[in-house]
Amino acid sequence: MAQRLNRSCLSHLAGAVQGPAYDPTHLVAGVVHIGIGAFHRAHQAVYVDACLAEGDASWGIIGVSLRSSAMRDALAPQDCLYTLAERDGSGETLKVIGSVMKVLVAPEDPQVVLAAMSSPQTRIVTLTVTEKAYPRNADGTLNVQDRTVAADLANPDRPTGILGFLTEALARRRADGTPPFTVLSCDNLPANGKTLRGLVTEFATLRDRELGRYIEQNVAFPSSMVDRIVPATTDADRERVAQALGVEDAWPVVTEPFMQWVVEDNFPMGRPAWERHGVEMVADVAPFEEMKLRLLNGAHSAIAYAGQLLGHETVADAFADPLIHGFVKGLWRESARTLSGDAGLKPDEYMERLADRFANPALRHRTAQIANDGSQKLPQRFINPMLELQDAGEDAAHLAAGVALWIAALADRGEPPAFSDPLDEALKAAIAKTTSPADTVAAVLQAARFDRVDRYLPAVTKAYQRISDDGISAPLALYAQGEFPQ
Ligand code: CS2
Repeated sequence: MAQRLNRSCLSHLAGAVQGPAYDPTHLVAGVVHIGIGAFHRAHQAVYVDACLAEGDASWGIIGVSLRSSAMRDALAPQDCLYTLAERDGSGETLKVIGSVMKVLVAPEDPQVVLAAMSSPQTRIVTLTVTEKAYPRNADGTLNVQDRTVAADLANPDRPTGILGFLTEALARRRADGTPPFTVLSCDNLPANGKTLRGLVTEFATLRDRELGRYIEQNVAFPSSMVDRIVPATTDADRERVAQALGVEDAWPVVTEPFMQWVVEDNFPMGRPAWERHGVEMVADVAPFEEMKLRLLNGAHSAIAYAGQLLGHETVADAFADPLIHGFVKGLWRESARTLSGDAGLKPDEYMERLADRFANPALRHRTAQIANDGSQKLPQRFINPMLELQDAGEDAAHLAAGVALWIAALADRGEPPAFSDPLDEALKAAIAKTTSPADTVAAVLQAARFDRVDRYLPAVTKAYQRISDDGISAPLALYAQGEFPQ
């Protein structure tokens, strides 16, 4: 068997592959990251790696997995080193990243995680846990029915979810006289910092009113917009990277050259000098975040569901289909009209660049991967902009069709389902028991617990009816031509 990537082989990696420009054994852990998956390792950990290379060794990362041990099992034998592979049509660049110091598996020992979070060295806790790990109602308030929330309220010193860990760690720091860490959400949610702040404060208040007040008054929750397309790593990626590196890496990350991070600059306990490495530190993230969620992620979801229905396995294949391409352009026109005009952003240039990124032939970004968790993604990607347009009396036919594509793809998932959703039980029941397309739409939107369903039910029903009557291609062609206004 080939040798495994680890510190001892850093000096003789094959080709021109660069390793960390610092000694990974000399790092101090300043960041605890919850949800250490491919995205974090291709994004925040890379920005931190650049800061460490400049000599500030106090921002090493301790990664936490909230569920599975897979990441720790892959990274621990290789001293937590891993390969970042940036690819596009012109080739691939490899780099070994050293900013992750260790990976903890929360269910194995939550106390070790709490100890890391409570350590005075830890000054920032970052999160990428996906939309579904934020237990919120449609109006953004805490979902107290959520099983994880209930369990963590019942056993505050053995937490399992993000609210339980953050609250207990902040309580321990407070008891120890250690100032609180800054909490930085890096998930694709609108106002992610503010949303998380609301949830943690509500949760903590249910535990102890005083603690809730303390958190509300003392803990910073900056918002951030994160962007980098990171498909799930495949065995073919592993083999290619091993060939190029000359040693085996159990879990490299494969991504595009593009990356962006816009962060609200509110870090009372200090932060790495991210701005020296391309991170935009701003006073208000909202316009950036809205543009990204609506134009990038919204288009992604449309490509994913239309792609699933038309049998396209990857985003690049689906986006090359003129029917889908045309539909996405119409969707962009609608969504772009909802963006605040005074933030100095340039949606046209942004969409042009997105089109290039989606067409990247070297990334196998599976439509099934993006199709997951639609009930958690659609509000910020389709429903909010659709409501804003409707409230202004404007046409939102493509956004309504985006929701209809989701429902059609859900109904057409096959067995085993090509993609999943945390509300699958209710969604499957909604689809199974309905008899007409109109029934299906009403039942699915209700099962998904979306807000203000009555407002857009007619538009989505109309779009879904067309797909039911004529199949997917004919309606998409008409949408692409700008037909079907509401
Ligand atoms: C995608 C995102 O899976 C999804 O829902 O839309 O992961 C997307 O690739 C990233 O947000 C890009 O920054």
